[in-house]
Amino acid sequence: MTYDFAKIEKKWQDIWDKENTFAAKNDYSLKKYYALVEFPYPSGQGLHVGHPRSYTALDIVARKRRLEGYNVLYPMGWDAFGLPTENFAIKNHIHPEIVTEKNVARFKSQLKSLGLSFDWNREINTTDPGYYHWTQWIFLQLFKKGLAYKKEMAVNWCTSCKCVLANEEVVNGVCERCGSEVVHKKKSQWMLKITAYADRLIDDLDDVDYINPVKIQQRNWIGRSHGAEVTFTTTQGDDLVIYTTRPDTLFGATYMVIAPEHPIIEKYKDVLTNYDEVKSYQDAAAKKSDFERAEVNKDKTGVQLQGVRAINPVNNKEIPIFVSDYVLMSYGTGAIMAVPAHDTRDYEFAKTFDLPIIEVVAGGDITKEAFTDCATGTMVNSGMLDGLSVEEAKVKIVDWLKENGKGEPKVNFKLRDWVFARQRYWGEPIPIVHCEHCGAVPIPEDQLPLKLPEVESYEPTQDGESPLANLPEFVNTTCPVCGRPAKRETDTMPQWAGSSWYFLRYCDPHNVNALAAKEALDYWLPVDWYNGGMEHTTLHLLYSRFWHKFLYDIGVVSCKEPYQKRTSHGMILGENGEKMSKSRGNVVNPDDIVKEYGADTMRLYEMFIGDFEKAAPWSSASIKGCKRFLDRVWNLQNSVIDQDGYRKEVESEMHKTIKKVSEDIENLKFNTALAAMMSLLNVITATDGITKGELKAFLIMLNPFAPHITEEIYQQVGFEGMLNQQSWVTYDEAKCKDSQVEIAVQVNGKIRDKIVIDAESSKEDALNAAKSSEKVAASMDGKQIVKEIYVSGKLVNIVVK
Ligand code: ANZ
Ligand code: ZN
Repeated sequence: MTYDFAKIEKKWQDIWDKENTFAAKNDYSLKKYYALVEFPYPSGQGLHVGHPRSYTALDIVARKRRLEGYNVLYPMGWDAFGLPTENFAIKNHIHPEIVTEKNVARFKSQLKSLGLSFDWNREINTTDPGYYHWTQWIFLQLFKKGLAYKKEMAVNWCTSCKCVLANEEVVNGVCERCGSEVVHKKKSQWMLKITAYADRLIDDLDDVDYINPVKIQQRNWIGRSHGAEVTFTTTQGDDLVIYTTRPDTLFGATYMVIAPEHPIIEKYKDVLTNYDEVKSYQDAAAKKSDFERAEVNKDKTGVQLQGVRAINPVNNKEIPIFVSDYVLMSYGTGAIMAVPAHDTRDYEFAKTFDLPIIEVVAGGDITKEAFTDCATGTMVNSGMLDGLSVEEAKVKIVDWLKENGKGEPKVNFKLRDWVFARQRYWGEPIPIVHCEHCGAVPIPEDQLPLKLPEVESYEPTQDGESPLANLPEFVNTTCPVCGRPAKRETDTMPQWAGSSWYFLRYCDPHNVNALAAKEALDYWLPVDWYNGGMEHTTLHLLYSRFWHKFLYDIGVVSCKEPYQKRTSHGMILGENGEKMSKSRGNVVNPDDIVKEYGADTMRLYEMFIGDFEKAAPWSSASIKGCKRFLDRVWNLQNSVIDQDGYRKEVESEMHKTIKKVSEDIENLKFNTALAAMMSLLNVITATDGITKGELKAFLIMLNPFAPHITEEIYQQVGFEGMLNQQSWVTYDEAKCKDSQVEIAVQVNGKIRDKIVIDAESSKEDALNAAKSSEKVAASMDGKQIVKEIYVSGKLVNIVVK
């Protein structure tokens, strides 16, 4: 019988489809497991070989859990709003809805061809009005709680997409999507107050099981910093408040720096004798991104304010004030005290401008570089703080500042509120009406969903308004409060909206009365295991945690965190270790692999390719190896011994492999789980045939990885029922030990031979076996034995004289 994978795989996919094999049950008395992968953006390129790495991994987990008796939810859907589709639609004059439909159909058939056990009854699409109804509903709840607000602000403006970008979408000063220049532009924007959740987003990380890099990145991104605000005064008698994390270094402040946008500059327009110079520095700074300005290694520039100085509250010393772009207006108070002896950027600035550097923490060599270590230094040149450690000095100086009304402790965050609007067509309309009398008014919930109107052209207007602004029949409406003529909001929501709550919809995807029934949410949540890309750590993952916490606060969900466990897969690279990309011509199409080798080989290969969390280059040779393994598995059918249980010669190998595979799957070590099954196969094929008991256990273990071939063999051999309905295999810890072990035999500490004995051998048996070795006997040479040592399972040492 040949292994006709194309036929076998199609056969089982049809059966699974027809029998709804992987449907999650709505029986809330069962023990549940919710496995989740990030739903894809259905791009025009179709599935990438990177997608199945994540999907197969959690498919393995989902299939294992079903075999373990869980009611498993493993769903899939489409994150389908967004720019690429919209840009394609504009270019080719096809409605984005049609583009989306086509892309989704392609993705879906590709995913089905991989035999992934998704519950397709729960498929969702963020562009479906029945779905975005609830995205809009959540927005309205945020609005009602004051967490969605409009603000005039400088926004990142992509000169090519003609679109406002979130800070996260600006990479090294250019647009993340198209690579064009990003400039600052003033615009009134919808914002979401994610900062109100900053503390909880950090603190609750302690309660979830995320891989460490994810926790670290989120903590850094939120950037909670503990410090103090200190009030300096100017020689004009005004307060100038700075934020510092090192109030202990106050005696080392030799100058002050304010951000170019600091309001005191305008206030001192007439005081400053070099106002024009300051002004032109300000204009130059406005052209740079915060990212460029904050760069540690860049050359320090600045201008000293002439005509005014600052007074340090701890010692009343007068110090110069500079304006420099390395201080950002958007952080802290937009002003700092500069302590060049202990801060790297201040140090460089002081060197550039030839400013004094006063050491206040002893322990480094400040003639060479700033001494920034807080743990080991001792305070010097600091009056009342001299002799203290940094930690002690911080406490003492903050107390002093509080008592003297010169400062107080302060916690700051790097996290900014979320710009929640795009001036584009292909997104969820924001369900707000602007009325001259009533202001921004939410549309009544019974008018949701507010559907995207049909438009002729999807291009944003040249002044950057959304294409919806060109549709009077959409824009002009009446105010839901006073009934007077009013105008609809024309901005749409950003791409990240629909994905911020999609895992909730899977719990009850067809509900028309609520985003999901409470009991469905209570049963399925939290997601037990969520796998996705590292690149989403500070965007989607953080946004969805924020929305979930908000929904918790208003009673929609009952758990504080959406995801109990979060893991992340490494990227799959081209053959030479470069990123796969069209321009490099090294993109591997999953369809080709499935066609040539079959889905089971493709799945196996993607799991075998390397450590799951690390990037891995594609290797065609290694695919062939996986295919050969499956060919050998297929041939096991030819030598089945009609007998249950495991034979003595393979028993311990069976138990060891079951243990290893069971544990490795939980620890994301899919590659070593497969390696263990490969060596088990070697052990089995070295014997005469395979018993039914061994074959069944082997098939169950391999089933989550290679579901089609295992199901087919199971049927061919004549086992009862379907393989996926069986129970996961168990092992006996005691039998995981090798029955025989090789031990070294030493005579007077020198190895003379290696012998194989029963692992359970007693000391006496081991010694007898050792002494019956000819080499050992020869080296003992009839001498008298003075000592005999047996280290169980490892060695025998005989001391002779
Ligand atoms: C004096 C000082 C002495 C500082 C020293 C550091 C070391 P994080 O941890 O990021 O919160 N800073 C404050 N506001 C700033 C702004 N708007 N733009 C640029 N830098 C700013 O860092 C806080 C530290 O960054 C503050 O503590 C301040 O410099 C600087 F040995 O104050 B420090
Ligand atoms: Zn009104």
